[in-house]
Amino acid sequence: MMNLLAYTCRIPGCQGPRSGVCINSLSLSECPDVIPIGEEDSAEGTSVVPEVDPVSNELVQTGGVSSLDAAACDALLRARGGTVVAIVAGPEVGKTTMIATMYELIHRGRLTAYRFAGSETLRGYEERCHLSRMASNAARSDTPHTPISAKLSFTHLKVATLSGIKDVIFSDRSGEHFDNALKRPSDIAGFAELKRADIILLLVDLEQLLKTPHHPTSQVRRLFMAMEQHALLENKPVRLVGTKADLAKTRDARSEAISALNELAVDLSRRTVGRVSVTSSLIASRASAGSTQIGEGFEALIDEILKEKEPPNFCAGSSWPEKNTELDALMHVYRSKQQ
Ligand SMILES: Nc1nc2c(ncn2[C@@H]2O[C@H](COP(=O)(O)OP(=O)(O)OP(=O)(O)O)[C@@H](O)[C@H]2O)c(=O)[nH]1
Ligand SMILES: [Mg+2]
Repeated sequence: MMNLLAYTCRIPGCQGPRSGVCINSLSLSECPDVIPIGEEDSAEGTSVVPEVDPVSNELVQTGGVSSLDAAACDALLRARGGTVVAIVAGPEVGKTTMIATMYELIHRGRLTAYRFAGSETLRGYEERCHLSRMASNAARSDTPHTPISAKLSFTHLKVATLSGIKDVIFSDRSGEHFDNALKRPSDIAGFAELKRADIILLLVDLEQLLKTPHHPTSQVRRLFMAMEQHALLENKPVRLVGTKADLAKTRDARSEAISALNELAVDLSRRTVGRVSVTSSLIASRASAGSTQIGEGFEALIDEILKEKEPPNFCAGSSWPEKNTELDALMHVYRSKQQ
């Protein structure tokens, strides 16, 4: 049997011998990228990430950088695109834990339609979130607070989906930055991830929402309106995500949480006269009491993140050809629905 401790993988981001998950979906003894530790430098790399901009050296390290800063994230996006997910919430709401849990669930193959296919930020994730890993045997898992001094950072995940490989990049910053932006809403215009985002996740702590609804509701509304007033929501779906659903223990608490979230989502969308679509869902990064199941709501969330965008404002013209083709006949049905 292979002594896996003596091996590593030369594909950036894959830690096959350590994690047991092979990017190539092979057994580790078969995978040609598994090599003895110490031979990494001489091995001819089959990098899953193209070299990026050697002139500016913007993405100098690949596979295993702690996390991407804004410049490295930009370089990655220019090299191969990807979906940028901006996460917005005050302190302690569960931003970092959510990213860690998404990472962990995909890495361990716990979501039905998604498989791990690599990452540029694996080491960073492990450093920041090892305490919250399912694999850790800690009696209580916890996530370190993201200090105000920490800069905006990005976590990258390459996901194999039923329709091909997709790159997803989650932003994370200290919740205190958002608290400060509430004191001076114009600051939010400088939040780089919001400008670049394809989807915005606006998080709300369900435990707080049930106990003292006024404070979290007002925070979410003010953050949403600050983004709206600085034109950061144009053409972006917003998902209102209720975190810590495991703490809404009883059936009543659960349905109260769902309807409070729905109401808030409708209220936010109405404030933009329906221009911004706001949907809502719950997630739990911890198991509910009496269960070992982790990750409620995460598959639905990644479905939403990776959903193909509808083409903007498609509108059938009013002119009509003299002779109908089959396509015209189909369009006729569509046009009559529009009228
Ligand atoms: N029970 C439960 N606790 C959670 C969940 N998600 C996060 N937590 C806990 O909530 C606390 C805050 O989580 P973080 O992920 O650090 O929150 P954050 O939004 O990143 O906070 P800042 O870094 O301070 O901005 C930690 O103690 C987590 O363990 C969850 O789904 N269920
Ligand atoms: Mg954090």
